[in-house]
Amino acid sequence: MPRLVLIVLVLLLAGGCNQAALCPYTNDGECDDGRPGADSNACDPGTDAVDCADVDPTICNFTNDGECDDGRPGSVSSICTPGTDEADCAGLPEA
Ligand SMILES: [Ca+2]
Ligand SMILES: [Ca+2]
Repeated sequence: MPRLVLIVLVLLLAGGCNQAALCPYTNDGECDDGRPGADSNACDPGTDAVDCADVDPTICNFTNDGECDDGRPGSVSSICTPGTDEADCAGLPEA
């Protein structure tokens, strides 16, 4: 009997996970969560953030690398959109 209870518990836990929020197309180099500039809308919004960083100007791929990359005065590069690398640009004037 305890074994049956365990099986039922496992099935309940597995079924309770929110599978819909997972994107099966992450890290394939194409943005698939339907945001502006995305290659497809196969996934729920926000679930393919890694691939979508290249097409979404609100995401900076170079945060927390110790160099300010959002183009403000004193920044090392302007590869990111102004205001998207706040962690590294702290202490520098606003763009
Ligand atoms: Ca993708
Ligand atoms: Ca940075």
